[in-house]
Amino acid sequence: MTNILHDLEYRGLIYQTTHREELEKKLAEEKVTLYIGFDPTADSLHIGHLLPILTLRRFQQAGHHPIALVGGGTGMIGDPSGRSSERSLNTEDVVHGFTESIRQQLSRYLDFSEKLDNPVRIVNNYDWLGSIPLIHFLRDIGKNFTVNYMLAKDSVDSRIANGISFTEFSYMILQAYDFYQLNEREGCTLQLGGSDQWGNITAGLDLISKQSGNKAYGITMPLITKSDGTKFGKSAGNAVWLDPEKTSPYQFYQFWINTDDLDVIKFLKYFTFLPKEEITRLETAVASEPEKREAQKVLATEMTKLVHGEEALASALRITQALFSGALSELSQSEVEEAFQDAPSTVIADEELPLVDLLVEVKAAPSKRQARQDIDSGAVTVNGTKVTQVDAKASELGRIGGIYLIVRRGKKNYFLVRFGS
Ligand code: 545
Repeated sequence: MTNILHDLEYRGLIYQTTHREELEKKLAEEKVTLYIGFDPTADSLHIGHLLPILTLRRFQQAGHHPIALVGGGTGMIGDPSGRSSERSLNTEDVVHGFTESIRQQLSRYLDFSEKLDNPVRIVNNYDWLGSIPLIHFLRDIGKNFTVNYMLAKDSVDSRIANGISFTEFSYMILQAYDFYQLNEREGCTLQLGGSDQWGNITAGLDLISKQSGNKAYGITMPLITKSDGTKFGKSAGNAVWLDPEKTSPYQFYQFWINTDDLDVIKFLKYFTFLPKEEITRLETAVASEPEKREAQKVLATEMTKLVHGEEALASALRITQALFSGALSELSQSEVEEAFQDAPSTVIADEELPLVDLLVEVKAAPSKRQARQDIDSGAVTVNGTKVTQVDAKASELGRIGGIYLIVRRGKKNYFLVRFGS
């Protein structure tokens, strides 16, 4: 059996643990039931959430019993951890909707197949939190926590100056109670989370030990940081989502391909299941031939395959290749839409429109005079082919999928033209 703790350590996935030695022994000697929670605070997961999800998978591959908890209950309250201000509450309907989407996304990355000895199980904490009577909560659960203890937690302490509602203040007790419930019901003895979850996880350990005297453990993972100090998981200011409707597979591929040399090995360790030898080989490649960007290509390929599948990867590669070589006319209609999702686009009805007017219309040139000059100097390409005829008409330029023209002015300025009404 692989030593999961050593593998996680090699990958840089361990930030803090409780009882390090005991935990290592336990994980080596028995199959452990463990969990990570996800609150339905949005309708989609983004790449930051992939790290805990893939970590569950690593535990599953090592023979342990992972549980993914969806916070249908806690999502109604709002975790103050790692946040500098109070959350606004979502309506019950919204939380239910998010709970379903998150549950579905999780199932894409985790193997729930009953055929396995250790399928990942999924639970919703609304099932037990949703019906706790208030008197029972305050009397039997609340009595285990002093306000002093709660005030000392980072998640609360950091919010005292600006204020925190009783609602968010109470959150840690709910998460602690979840751990206790899973410990009682499922024999769950380990909770994982990002480093922001340390306070909530240790609150659970304290509750378990007070209520039942059982021993349980916690592991936190590091926050993902980048060498240039900017926030991980953003591309041009937008979050990189796992939902292909929100971040296309091509954009997703591009995000990973653009990883800095200084970060790429770290991310290969965090996010891929490649063996150590392969990662070491890529590390040497980054050092000796950085211009080849081999590690970035492997990372982008592995991630796009994992999240969007082989077909979407093939399409992302085709788009990348076409943009690189200029062979844009080889793209399909849907690939054009994906590739130029962020480019300015204009609908044009007149097929006989002169190119000069078209360039002004799509705002590729400020005036007809400038447009003529740009064409004349060879700065304009349409569907990847340079156009130098100043009197060319739109209808003569050929279209992709019957409706698209891709106009480029200069090296990188793309404009999408769709013919239609
Ligand atoms: C709730 C009940 C439990 C145990 C845990 C929770 C959730 C936990 C929390 N976690 C974060 C989260 O983000 C939203 C995800 C879906 C849109 O707030 N209190 O729910 C993140 N978590 C994964 C990592 C995290 C954390 O899901 O732990 O650190 C991010 O990497 O912020 O009984």
